[in-house]
Amino acid sequence: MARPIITRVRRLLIAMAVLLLPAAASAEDGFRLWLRYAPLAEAEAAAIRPALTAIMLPPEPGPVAAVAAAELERGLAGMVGRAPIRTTRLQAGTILMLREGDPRLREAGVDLRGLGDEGFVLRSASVGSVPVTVIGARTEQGLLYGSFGLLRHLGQGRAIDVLDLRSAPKVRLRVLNHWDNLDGHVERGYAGDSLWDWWLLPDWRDPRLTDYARANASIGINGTVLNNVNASAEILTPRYLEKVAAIADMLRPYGIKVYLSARFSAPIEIGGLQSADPVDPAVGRWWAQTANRIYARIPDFGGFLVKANSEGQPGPGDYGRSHAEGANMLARALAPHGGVVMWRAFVYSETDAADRAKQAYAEFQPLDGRFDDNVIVQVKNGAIDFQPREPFHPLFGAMPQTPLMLELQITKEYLGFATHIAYLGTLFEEVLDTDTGHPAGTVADVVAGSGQGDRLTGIAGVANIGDDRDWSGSTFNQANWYAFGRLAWDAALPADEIAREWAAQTFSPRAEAIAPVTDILMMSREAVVDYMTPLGLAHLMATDHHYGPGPWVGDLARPEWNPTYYHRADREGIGFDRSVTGSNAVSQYAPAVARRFGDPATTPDNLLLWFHHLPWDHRLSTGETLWAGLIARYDRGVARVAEMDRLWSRTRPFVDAERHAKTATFLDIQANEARWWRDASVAYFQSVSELPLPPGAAPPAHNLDHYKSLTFPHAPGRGD
Ligand code: GCV
Repeated sequence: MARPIITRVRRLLIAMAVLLLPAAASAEDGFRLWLRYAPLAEAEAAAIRPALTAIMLPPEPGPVAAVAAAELERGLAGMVGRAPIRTTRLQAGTILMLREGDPRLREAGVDLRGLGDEGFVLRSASVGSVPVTVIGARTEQGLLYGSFGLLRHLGQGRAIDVLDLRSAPKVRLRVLNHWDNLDGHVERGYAGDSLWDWWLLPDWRDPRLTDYARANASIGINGTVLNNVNASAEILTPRYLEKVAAIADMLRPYGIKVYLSARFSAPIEIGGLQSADPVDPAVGRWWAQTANRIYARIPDFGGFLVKANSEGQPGPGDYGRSHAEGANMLARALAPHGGVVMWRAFVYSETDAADRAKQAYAEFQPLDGRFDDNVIVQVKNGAIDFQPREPFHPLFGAMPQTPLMLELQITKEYLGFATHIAYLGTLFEEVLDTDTGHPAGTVADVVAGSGQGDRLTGIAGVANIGDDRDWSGSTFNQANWYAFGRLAWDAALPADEIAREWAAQTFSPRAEAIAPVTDILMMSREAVVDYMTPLGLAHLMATDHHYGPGPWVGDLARPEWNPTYYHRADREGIGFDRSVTGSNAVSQYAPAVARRFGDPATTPDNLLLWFHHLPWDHRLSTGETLWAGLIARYDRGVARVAEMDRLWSRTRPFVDAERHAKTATFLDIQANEARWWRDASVAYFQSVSELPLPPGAAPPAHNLDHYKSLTFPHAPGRGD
């Protein structure tokens, strides 16, 4: 009897599904990040294969050396088609891992001096006349970084026979800040929910956390703050500390320490005390006991990150105490265990009428030298809030007696969320390379603590990571995570070199693929600046969610919540006067910088309206009027997105269909939203300036009321 048709169809479908399974399992959905280890072209693979046939671990290897070897096996199996065997007898083609004290280091000509605890050497050498590739480091952690360094080198299609590379980080704490809430929501997150499944932890240890650790270790990140700076005290309860400990266990073999954001009022909320006053001995005792409890379970716990007296968070100011008193009290609790306090300088008061850009400096600079040794003050790159472009924060270089940690935002709260391509390598580089005008030098020098002995140093990045398959909400956002790690490791790396490295490993090491991807990356952030906030404008995003333009918003309760506060446009002109005739925020910079920013003639066009309120007919350095220049930049931003789209279409032969199509769609979204930003901004500023559009400029697609009427109550990443 013939089977019922329904059964036959079902069987056929099952058979098809089975056939398709391997393809689906290896789909290019972005999960593998820059660690794809895709096969190299056969000619290249054949050239390097003989040099990579075996791995020899250091004597008595620990867990970190073991994961380093496992990563080399995995990477080489992918790239050259054959995993090296583990050997205890030297043979030609061995990758030889050598730790400090090994006599073979001298024979191989490897000098570990100056590498610190995390640096490494990669060197083609001869040991006992056997040709080998040495990974040399003082510690196993260095060997792990060296292994990733070797894989990165190979992933760019580079030769191995003349390898001679030294690398060591200048900054000690290279840390991600997750703004993840205990309910799984990620504040300012655009890549899904939190990676930490607080509900199922500590029982369920998601293997994905090992991939998270691998990715971070591959770019040198050695710490992660698990929870939002707008913190819940509950994270410090025994129940949650068990969960934190489970995560710490998974990250430890990769050299990644966990840190927690601590809520200053925790002694009241979970400790049963009446006060959180930092000078109250009972409060100090409570924190010391809490630290003891944490370290009993997590011996290498990193420490606390604290947002205090900022945007409604509790802090020492609630008791009339200073930030130093608050930070030092926590520092004393952590000091016996070697923990640190990262105390944020992102403060502006609800009651302070001063220019918001001045408030952090006013509050923190007088505290220079008053923090304990295990406190580092974490300062955002600019004085307002992670805008597409800001001048560097005036605190850099102005607190020589205090370690300062740079805080960057990797997630794109103000740069188009997940969909817009905005490579932040160029933004980070711009900040790091800026000369503060103080004796300390550039922001990078300040952050590296140059000339300050072995004081605490650090860089933090607000993570753009969630539980989306591709981790960061888009393939190109992965480049920002990558660039953050690489620059935290070595601030001197050029952003375009990092872009090329990332493109080679993420897509293909072929020059025809690397070139257009690098071009896209390198032009992208400036495009966003142009279509959102050109010429030094800032904070023109819509309220709360910061999605899309809202330059007309001027009716919110606090002045500094309103875009109109920042642009101050009227019929006469536009911009925030921070020169001596205005808020005098320029006076917070070193004299030479204050002079440069204090005069419109010497202020670069790209920061002009940050520092000056100028008439619409003011001449830019290009000779155009401010009005014409403003419109031209909006148009240039839109045109650059079209150019990015053209460049992306050239990569089709080198990029798998899945990631190519998703990126192409996101570029369409970006093109539409760039146009929206341009049109809404032009419509608004024209309504204020009452000037005709310059010849050739297209009128906005809609009238101003249309743009004002748009609302987005369900935009992602909400901040509550
Ligand atoms: C975590 C901005 C963001 C907030 C963030 C805050 C901060 O104000 O919009 O979501 O809060 O910065 O850095 O603390």
